[in-house]
Order: sequence, then structure tokens, then C-alpha cells
Amino acid sequence: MFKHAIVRKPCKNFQFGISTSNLGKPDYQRALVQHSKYVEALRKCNLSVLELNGNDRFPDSTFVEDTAIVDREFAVITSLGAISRQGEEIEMSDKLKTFYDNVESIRKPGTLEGGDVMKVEEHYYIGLSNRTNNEGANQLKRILKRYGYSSSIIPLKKVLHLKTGISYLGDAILLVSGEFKNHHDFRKYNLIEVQESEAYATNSIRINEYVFIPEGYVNLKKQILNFSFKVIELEMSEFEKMDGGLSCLSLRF
Ligand code: CIR
Repeated sequence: MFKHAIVRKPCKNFQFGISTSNLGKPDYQRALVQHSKYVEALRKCNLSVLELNGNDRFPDSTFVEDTAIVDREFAVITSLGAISRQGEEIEMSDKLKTFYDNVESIRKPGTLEGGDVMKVEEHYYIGLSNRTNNEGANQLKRILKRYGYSSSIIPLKKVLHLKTGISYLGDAILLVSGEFKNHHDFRKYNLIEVQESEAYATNSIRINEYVFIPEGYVNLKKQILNFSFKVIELEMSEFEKMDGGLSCLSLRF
């Protein structure tokens, strides 16, 4: 069960973040509304939410997931691979120290972003991407080993982050699209294949008894309801324009 979440409001410079989506400029007011509904949904799941203010120095800083890995007894501050995002982790580190006695760090030349890290029960998968390099992934592996967790490294082909194309919903169920549909490492799980026209919705998240999915993905919604999950749909259009999904908007622990 998750008890806490940390989020950060989109800042006024949100539109200047990194984007490859070709979906146009995000509407800032709409982004703020979508974000506040996301926070409301977290509260509905009984999480206590720490909401940080937007920071104009970092247009992408609402995507807090990339700044840390959070587990039960420890947190790991990452080393962001995107140059414009380096420094976002500093304030997060201070905040996490108020929750955790054990706060570790990934150090340069290692880079690692939280979007590349997926925990499935007691095992971690770490994506090697344009943002997470071998050195960063191996530093995380060593830290996880000290805390008793196994991990494996998954080189990525197309997706921005590992969790762009795969998400763990609990109960050995994974949502997969694209390069993860026939991936050797994930065959042993119960896979829900997301159709390519709905690939964005692969980045859905299980929070306590709910699954959050982006609004407007009717097939995925049906597939998830078939597994008898309770679903919360959230409008994500403005974050999608900036390549961000549901998991990116919070740290949950
Ligand atoms: C970026 O490119 O860094 C942001 N515009 C989007 C980050 C999305 N984060 C994530 O998938 N964990």
C-alpha cells in the first residue's frame, strides 16, 4: 500500500520543456487543472500528497518521477540524463530526507531517470535509454543489491523511458506495447497488450486498489476492467504534449 505521494505543479515555463510529440503547445491553465485532478485522485486513494510549487528554472520539473527511486526503506536520488533537467533532483533530495533515513544517490558520469525504473514485486527492471546509461544503471543495481533486491537491465530500442512502454499493475499483470510485446524478459508475466493506437496509455499506474489510466483510451479501459480493477480516468492531454505520462507526475511510496 502506498501512503505518500510527492508531486510538483507545472511551472509557467512548462511549454518550454523537452518534447518530441508533435502535438503542439500545451495550454498552461488546462495543465494546471489536469494536475489538480490528478492530485485529487491520489487523495481519493488515501495518499497524503506533498504538493511542491512549480519551479520556472526547470520546465520539465512537474515530471518528478524522474528525480528519484522510492522504496519502503530507502530512496535513491537520480542523476538526470537530460541536461536541461539536471538540478531538478536537488530540492527533491531535501524533501525525501524528511521521509527517509536512507537516501542514496546516482553519481556522474552515471545517469539514470526514474522513468527507466520499474519494480515488479521484489525485482527491479532498469531501462538503458538515451537518459539512463550503463554506469547509472550499474550504480543502481549495486545499491539495490545492498537492500536485498535483484535487478536486471533492459536495453530500450524506441521508447523514451522503460515505463513509456511497460507498466506493472500488480498481481503479476503487466501492460505492454511496442517493443515489449514479445520481449523475452517479460514473457513469464500475465501480459495485457495495448494496441498501438493507444500506446500512450501503456503508462498507467496502480495505486492501492485503483488503476489510473489516461482518459479516452476505450479499448485499454475495457481490457483493464476485464481484470476487475477499479479504474480512475484522468485527462492527460497537456502532459502528453510534453511526452509525460501518468507515472511521471508523482513519486509514490
Ligand atoms: C522529458 O523529456 O524529460 C519530459 N518532457 C518528459 C518526462 C517524462 N517522464 C517519464 O516518462 N518518467
